[in-house]
Amino acid sequence: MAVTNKPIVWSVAGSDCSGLAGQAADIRAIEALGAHPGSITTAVTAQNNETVVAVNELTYDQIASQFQALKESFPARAIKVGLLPSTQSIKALMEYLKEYQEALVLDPVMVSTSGKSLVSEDTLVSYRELLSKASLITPNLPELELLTGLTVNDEESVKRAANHLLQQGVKAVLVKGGHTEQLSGSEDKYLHDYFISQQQEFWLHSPKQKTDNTRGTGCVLASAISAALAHSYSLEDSVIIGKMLLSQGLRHGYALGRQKGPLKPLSWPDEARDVPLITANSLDPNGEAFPPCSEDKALGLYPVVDRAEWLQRLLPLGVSTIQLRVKDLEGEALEQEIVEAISIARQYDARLFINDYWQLAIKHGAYGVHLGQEDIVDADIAAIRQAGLRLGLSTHCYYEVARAHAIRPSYLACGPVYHTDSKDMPWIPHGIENLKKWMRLLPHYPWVAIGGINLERFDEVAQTGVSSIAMISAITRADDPEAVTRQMLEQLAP
Ligand code: TZP
Ligand code: MG
Repeated sequence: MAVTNKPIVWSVAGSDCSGLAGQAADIRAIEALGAHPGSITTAVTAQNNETVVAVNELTYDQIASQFQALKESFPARAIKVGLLPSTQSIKALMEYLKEYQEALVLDPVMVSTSGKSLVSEDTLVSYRELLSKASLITPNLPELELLTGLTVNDEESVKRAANHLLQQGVKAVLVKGGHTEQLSGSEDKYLHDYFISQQQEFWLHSPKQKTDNTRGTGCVLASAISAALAHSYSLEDSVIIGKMLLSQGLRHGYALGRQKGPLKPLSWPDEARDVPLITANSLDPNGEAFPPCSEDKALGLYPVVDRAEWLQRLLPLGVSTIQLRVKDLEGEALEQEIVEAISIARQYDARLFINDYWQLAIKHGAYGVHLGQEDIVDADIAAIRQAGLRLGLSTHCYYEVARAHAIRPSYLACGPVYHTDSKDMPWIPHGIENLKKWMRLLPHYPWVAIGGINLERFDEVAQTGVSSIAMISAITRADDPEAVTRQMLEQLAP
């Protein structure tokens, strides 16, 4: 028998006889992301679009027996928890969690669409005990209010309440802003969600879609995040992937006769329009795009060098894009290096990007600036845009791509493609297939491949059709840098 590594995700939630939400929606989302759904039912709900006819709670034994049946043969890599209708259901889950170490996503299904609380005070109290076990909780605004006892009606109060949950031991909170006017003004083009963990906080913005077929959105989001976690994506990446699947699902939702229907997640999301934009506040992202890098001429071979003298060696050979990446100078010496590089680049009409030092790049009129993700917060992106410089941004994962995409830079860099010794990096190399994946996801950007690329691997990278191929050591540490450069230029020539 063939062995597979398909991850298993359990949905611990209520069934929904209408097939719109609850475990029906969970199963659709988990399968769309290539994971297998186990389903541990906590309640058999009888409901339709108009009303919840009954929430038939299962007993402790009925729920515990389902955990028992799955735990040895079909262990979960991630658990998504939806409706926990009683203290009994919470007790059964808590019991299992004593021996569970993997991801746990809580979707606190507590308030009906009409705003009515679905759970008793007792249940709420024991639910709070679950918080310290959770990797993530995904409340909407009424649920956030119910869980914290705080009023939530604007950016600051969302942050305060989410922080309050964090203090109670949950590792991260994703506050869903969909379907409310509290967070997204009627003029806004985007819906806004807020993410906070011990490490970071950010806002996610997804274009509003006109559709009535939204049943099951919360279930799909939390299940999709769980499935991405089960595939070993980081929490931040899993949130982005979850939002992407939600966006795809809303586009493919369907009505049932005259009845509102569910969203329909289909498959691993891979379209630019589904990528949420990430910024630091809850306003619609509205920055203008950075100018393109001359459309008639691809960036091509892109050496990354640490001294201006390299420009004098490489530009005469026909290199038309180059980066000055100085890590060991400061003050006058640094500024002098930048001034000299800009002056040589001008002589050859080459596109010179200055790494990190955006103020000096603006001051001396460089062609562009290149920034890593860690530099985005400190740099004044608006000032770089205002000065008319191009901007290139490094990206390594879904979260960083979504963050860079909100800035609308002139190019995106993807690295490391292969292992590199030139920079300490926590990232597993992307490989060629992932490079192609990023290029397909956001095809309107020129992509720059970087990391471990040398003469031997050059053709394989060029075959992907990537706009530009960047490198440090293959040129700067070559025995004959000019010869290597010439050969690479030749291999790229049309
Ligand atoms: N960013 C991603 S990989 C990398 C940088 C700066 C280093 C590339 O150096 P090399 O020597 O071409 O692997
Ligand atoms: Mg940097």
